[in-house]
Amino acid sequence: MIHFVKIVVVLLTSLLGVISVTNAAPPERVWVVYKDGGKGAVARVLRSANAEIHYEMDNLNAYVASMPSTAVRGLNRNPHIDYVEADVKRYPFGETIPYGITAVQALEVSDAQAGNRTICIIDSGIDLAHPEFVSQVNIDGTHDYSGSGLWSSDENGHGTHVAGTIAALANGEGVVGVLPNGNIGLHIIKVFGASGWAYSSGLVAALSACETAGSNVVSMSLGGSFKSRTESRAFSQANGREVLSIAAAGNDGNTRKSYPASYDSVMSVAAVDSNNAIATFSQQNDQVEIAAPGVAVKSTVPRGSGSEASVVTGNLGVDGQAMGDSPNGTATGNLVECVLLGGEDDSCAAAGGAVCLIERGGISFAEKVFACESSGGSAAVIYNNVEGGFSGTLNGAAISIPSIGITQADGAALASNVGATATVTVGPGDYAFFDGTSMATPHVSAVAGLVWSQHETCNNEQIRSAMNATALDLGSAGKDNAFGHGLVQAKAAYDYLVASGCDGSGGEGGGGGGGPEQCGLLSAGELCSTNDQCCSGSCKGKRGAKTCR
Ligand SMILES: [Ca+2]
Ligand SMILES: [Ca+2]
Ligand SMILES: [Ca+2]
Repeated sequence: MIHFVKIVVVLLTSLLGVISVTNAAPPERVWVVYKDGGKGAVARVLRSANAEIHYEMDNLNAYVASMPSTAVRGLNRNPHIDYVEADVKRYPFGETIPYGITAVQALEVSDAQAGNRTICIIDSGIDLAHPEFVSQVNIDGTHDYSGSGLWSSDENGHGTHVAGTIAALANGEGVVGVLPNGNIGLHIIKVFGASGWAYSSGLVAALSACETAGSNVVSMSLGGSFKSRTESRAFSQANGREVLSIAAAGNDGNTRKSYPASYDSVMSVAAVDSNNAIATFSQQNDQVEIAAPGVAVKSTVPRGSGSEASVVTGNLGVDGQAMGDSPNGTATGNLVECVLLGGEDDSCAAAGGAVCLIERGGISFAEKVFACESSGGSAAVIYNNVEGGFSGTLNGAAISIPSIGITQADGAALASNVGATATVTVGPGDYAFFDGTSMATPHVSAVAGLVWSQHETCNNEQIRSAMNATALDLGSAGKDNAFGHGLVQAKAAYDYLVASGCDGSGGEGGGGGGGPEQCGLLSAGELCSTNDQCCSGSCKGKRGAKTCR
């Protein structure tokens, strides 16, 4: 089984490699489904479009092929073709795609070019030996920063969680990040130890270290209520040197401003939940610029410090969140559905160690789990009564059976397995669900890196403008104090830059000043060692991997 999973990962990696043949818009990989009798005509069209054919599936009247998006648009007008649809990605079972990754359209843009960008994470370090990071070669850091210890360890957990949202690998286990191929450059600067605070001067010094490391994006899941003129100047200067700084709006649920997010030169990120509703804790003010998922976000934490919570039946495995204060343990029994909503119809027949499946609502989580235990149950699974997942707690109630919370959709799937044997596990793990604008911020930082990697001639302000122009408007019409421009959208921003160019004017590429080919030197993205080798006069990046800007 393990071998099988590895093979699938290798296949996925190589497929993604195929998508990245050119620096311009990568070819689209699509299903081309033809009408009866149309195969010959469609085969000719694909050949003349220079399409790369991956599969011929006669039983489905289908080809799977890669070609430029202009050719795909042409196919839609062909009378022999029934329909054309994206060949969407599938990942090995056992690895989940957190809802936020899908919500920001992360997997709709190839990260095969992401090696040309570096994201600097200023936080509490990273558990570098975590299975999601240990094999990644583009992760670097600044050691023993301001006495906080080694960047490659994380005594707090916060920094590892942020890093996972950006770059957890598509490796068949755990989760995937916005950039799952292991290509993106990460520079880790540890300003927080276990306690979790730093001075503004430490932040400014960290910003400088990010720049020295060739970072394009600086991700800061941190902030404070008081501004600093000097700190503001430092971010403004970094902005002028084409560094895109992104920070959390703050978690106090009020209208105050947090800094650095509320400097003009820094993007302020609000948090939404899986239903795109604003998080109650997300600070609202006129500096809020963009929004991203920040409620019940599953990501990496230092090994063993997280929690594994799952329920498995014969043909279904569901990941959940351990209820707060649930004991660890594993329990197996028949799955029974209990009605525990605080009404007259309440019933729970769990004698003999059954696993209780219970809907959220009406009475407290502790009351539900206690009722399950009292009627003889061995574990409780509570499913949400609205879309998405949730974080529940037993509030210290004296309960001895393990309990977990799952999404409404997973609850419905399990309900069709009532009567089957189910096993509930709650125990230490390498992943955890966190809430906060701190969790929203890395979604935006990673989308910025992803979109920028495909449009590397654009500058920081142009990437920022493209994300703002294409964000999914939420709440009141237009930019507002809760969501800013709205939910960040990777594919929409990518498409916007393809269609309109870096400056949004409709030209190709933007940047101006003559095309790179005309200058006779290296163009943007090519490997270099000194500034004078580049058309732009700027050769930046990590030693041994510097590229022209
Ligand atoms: Ca993974
Ligand atoms: Ca701002
Ligand atoms: Ca709005």
